[in-house]
Amino acid sequence: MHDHIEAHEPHEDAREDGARTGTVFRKGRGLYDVRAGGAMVRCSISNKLHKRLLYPTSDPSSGTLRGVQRVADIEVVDPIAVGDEISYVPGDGETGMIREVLPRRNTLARSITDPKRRSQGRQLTQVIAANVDQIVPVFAAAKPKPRWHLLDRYLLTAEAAGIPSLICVTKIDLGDGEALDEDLEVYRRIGYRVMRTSSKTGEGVDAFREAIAGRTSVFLGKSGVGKTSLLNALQPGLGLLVKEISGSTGKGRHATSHLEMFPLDGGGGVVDTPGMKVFPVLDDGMDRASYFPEMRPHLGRCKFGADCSHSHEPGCGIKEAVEAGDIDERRYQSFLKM
Ligand SMILES: Nc1nc2c(ncn2[C@@H]2O[C@H](COP(=O)(O)OP(=O)(O)OP(=O)(O)O)[C@@H](O)[C@H]2O)c(=O)[nH]1
Ligand SMILES: [Mg+2]
Ligand SMILES: [Zn+2]
Repeated sequence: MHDHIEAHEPHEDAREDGARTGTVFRKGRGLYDVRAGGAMVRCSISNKLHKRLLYPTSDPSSGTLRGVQRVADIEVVDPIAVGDEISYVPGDGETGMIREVLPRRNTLARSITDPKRRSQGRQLTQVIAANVDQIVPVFAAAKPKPRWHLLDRYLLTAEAAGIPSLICVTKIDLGDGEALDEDLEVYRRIGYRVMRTSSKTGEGVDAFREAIAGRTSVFLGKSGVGKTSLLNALQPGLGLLVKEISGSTGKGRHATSHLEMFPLDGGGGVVDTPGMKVFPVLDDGMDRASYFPEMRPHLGRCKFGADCSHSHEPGCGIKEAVEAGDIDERRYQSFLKM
């Protein structure tokens, strides 16, 4: 994905006017909490940057990227994301003015329906986080029980962004270990790393902590799977509110309501997300099967070549691999659904 935000040699002029660089950890209402040199600085956006942050509409009929909208007009799609490296000019106390967004290494994005053009089903791209080292799809062994198609969608989203995934199964104190292991084996065979944890008993938490140390990770998972609890277990000082199921309404209280990154002791951070729907942003020119690592070796074996949709065509290399047991049948069904 391309970065729409201009950035030019920040380090050069940074020295001239005392600008510093930092990482966006939290945002809301035009304010950004930026971590710089161990401190948290509350930043606003400079007027100059505000004017320059133009969001190109993804409308192909506009031809060029001239069809732009001012950022101020857009509520959902915010061009500064958690994880962004920015440069800012320090103000009084722990405040600053963001002047520039530095080039991104990658972006974890999802496709959403434009709230203003819902009836037309217009799609927008929303960046969930930038400069991500790994995506952690989080699943509960039980309560709620795992939904593998959802996992496949997270993995696809990560593949499309070129970001590695680390699958984490939580609440293993509740689960049916053996049946679960069989399902997980499918993912291990593909090459995904799978870890099992319980925030209640602490099982697997040390190993998991090691796996995320020093990196920027994004937790993705349905509401109630235990993402925030896991974060608390990883770093007990955090004491984040976890969801409580209210007896009278059956609805969750204290569920995570926004996206925020938490710094890990010893480096790195975890972006905790509220359970949210994640639809991948895919490149139309790419064969969707190439986002499934286990399907890649079989691409190019189809009789109809690049025209093969791998669904009904005769002589399809992917279907043959499914029949031969080289590709898991359920993963293939997930592929067809996507
Ligand atoms: N038995 C057991 N319960 C857990 C575990 N982890 C979390 N829970 C419970 O599961 C519920 C939901 O946990 P949360 O951490 O709030 O879940 P979440 O994924 O952050 O949910 P959202 O913020 O809504 O996306 C809480 O009641 C936790 O106490 C675990 O390892 N074992
Ligand atoms: Mg939460
Ligand atoms: Zn095919």
